Amino acid sequence: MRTGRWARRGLMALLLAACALLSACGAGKPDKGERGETNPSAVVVGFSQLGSESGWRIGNTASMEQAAKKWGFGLMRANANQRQEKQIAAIRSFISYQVDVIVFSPIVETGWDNVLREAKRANIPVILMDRMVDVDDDTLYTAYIGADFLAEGRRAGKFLLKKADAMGAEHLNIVEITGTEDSTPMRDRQAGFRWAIDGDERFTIIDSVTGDFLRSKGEECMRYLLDKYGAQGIDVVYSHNDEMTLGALKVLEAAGIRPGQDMVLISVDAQQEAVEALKAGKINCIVECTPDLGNSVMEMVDALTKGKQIPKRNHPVEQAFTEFDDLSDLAPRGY
Ligand code: GYE
Repeated sequence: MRTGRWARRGLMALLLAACALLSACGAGKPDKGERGETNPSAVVVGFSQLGSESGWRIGNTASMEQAAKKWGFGLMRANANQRQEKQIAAIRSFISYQVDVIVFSPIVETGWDNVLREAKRANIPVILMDRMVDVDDDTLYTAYIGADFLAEGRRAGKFLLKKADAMGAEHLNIVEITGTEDSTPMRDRQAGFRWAIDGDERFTIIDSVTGDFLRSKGEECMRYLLDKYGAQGIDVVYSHNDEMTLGALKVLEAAGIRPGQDMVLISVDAQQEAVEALKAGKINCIVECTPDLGNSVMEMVDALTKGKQIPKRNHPVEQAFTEFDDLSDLAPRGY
């Protein structure tokens, strides 16, 4: 446990000031009965979630909440509703409160140096969950846990190679609907996909538009792409998450196009609703991205608060679900 932990217990004035700050920036108080009068020694984790844009994100928040409960840790939550400045404010409030560990899922990669330096100066370890930061000094965070997004992009590309072989396709025009610009999954799902199909002359990526990981924007993007290229001009839609894919799918069906048959749809996440569409033949491939990171995060928190070392990079094991697989035994995804 970090030094200073006990000293701060008596600092009621500081706590009150911190609470005022917390309500100002929308961060929640720790759950009742966690650290406080009844249990002053419980570990408190400050958790800044970036938003609630997708089924994945909601599943991820639930995973964090369940795991904190299981481990008996107090969880001070803040939801930034897709705004980086709200995340920065939440992290500052966690520093004021002197939480034991800060966990956050950075909406974009850049712009974190200052606030992370503040956390380091306050001697509070930071775990990046789900997404990475781009900082000059990598001692500004203690560890990263989240998907290997490059591998996810490659899995998407490899599926397309197999699909093109199965179709006997000579040439396929691909459109890409990307996630939030400057976010790790967007960058790496894009790069990994290109890596896999690079040099194969059967493929041309004719356009790449950003849908911000939102279903509504997935719809907008698909409408735009259909207007621009027509149904005949697009063979493959590669979308960086299920929400956008489901939005695109709706637009395709409304236009009389059979997704999965007239156009190949490749998605990422594997939330239940999309898995159903895969089983129904409307999506051809979903690369898995698991939101279930809570328990591993809390294991890391536990190790850190006991003064143990933890690995810097941690990736869950993931796979891809495709039309070529038998999906009858696939367990419910839970999100
Ligand atoms: O794929 C998407 C969410 O960062 C892995 O963010 C996460 C992505 C996930 O909005 O659905």
